[in-house]
Amino acid sequence: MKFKTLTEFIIEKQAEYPQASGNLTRLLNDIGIAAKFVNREVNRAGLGEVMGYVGEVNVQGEEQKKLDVYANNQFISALRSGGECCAIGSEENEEIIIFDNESSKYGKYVVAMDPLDGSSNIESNVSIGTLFSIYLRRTVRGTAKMEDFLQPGRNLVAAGYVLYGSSTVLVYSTGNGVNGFTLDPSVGLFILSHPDMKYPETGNIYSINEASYNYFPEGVKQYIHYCQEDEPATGRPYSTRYIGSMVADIHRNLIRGGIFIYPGTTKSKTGKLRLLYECNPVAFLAEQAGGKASDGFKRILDIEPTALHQRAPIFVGPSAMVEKAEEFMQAHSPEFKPEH
Ligand code: AHM
Ligand code: MG
Repeated sequence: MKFKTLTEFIIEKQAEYPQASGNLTRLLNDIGIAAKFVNREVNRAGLGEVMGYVGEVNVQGEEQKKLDVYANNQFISALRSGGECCAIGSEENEEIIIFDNESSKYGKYVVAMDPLDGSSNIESNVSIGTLFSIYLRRTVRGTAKMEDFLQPGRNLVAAGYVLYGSSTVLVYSTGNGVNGFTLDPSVGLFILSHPDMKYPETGNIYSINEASYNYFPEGVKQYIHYCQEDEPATGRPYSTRYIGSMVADIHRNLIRGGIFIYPGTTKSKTGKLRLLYECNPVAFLAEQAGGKASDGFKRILDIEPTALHQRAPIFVGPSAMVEKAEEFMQAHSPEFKPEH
């Protein structure tokens, strides 16, 4: 049987750009390799030595689990030795990690990432993921600086996620469509399994943590009522599906057709999810898959970041669904319009 591996695919894509130097190809390949190591540990997570907390608290005040730390270290070391990336901004580290080793300090790219997203699901064998955003650095000389990371998502060179689920899937885009690769664990290769992924025109799934209903903006409350209305012609009532691991919720909604919402609330106006390494990669993939990603008022990829760990509300999915949710936000919750 003829199959295409992730490495073959990214090399083939590079050949379409004669001016490409191969740096991005190597960087994506390094991410794929690190993902395999993380996948191995995720698959052994029930076996004890990688379970439990390490007793540290990360910048968001959450307890770090051992797998979070393992994944963080794995991606940092793969990218540090790779030479294409000069710095990483990670959910697990308050400050950016600047590579000043000879091989990497001249790297053209910076990577913002959440090495293990959905970590509250680790203990219960529920899917978790990795998210990554790749930017060309802005500074031309010396070691990387924070300004290299503070770029709007529309500047992304590439972005993607790895889903450690019933199978392990790596989905990425370099701005020319979205492709997904499933890991064949028997040979340790990511194989092209989801070529040119596109959102269905619309969908009938909505994914939101409804337990926070009382804190939601009126626009979100009204949109939820809209999703629940009985109107068979438009496929309503929709179904609720919410895993609590964004990567898994996004992946399912991309395949099946559904909107994922993590809104601002009366408790936290900017919601929970981080712009640079959670919202932006997902928004980039969504647009590349023919969908939309918005904060309810504005395109996620146009938000100008001011801090590495800043948060943003997100509504992401097929364009028609996101536009409908935006209508409700704009009509009922103008006070939630972010100031940026
Ligand atoms: P994490 O980065 O600490 O794992 O948090 C991010 C996760 C997302 O994967 C998920 O969509 C969201 O948090 C779930 O949050 P909640 O439990 O508030 O619904
Ligand atoms: Mg996380």
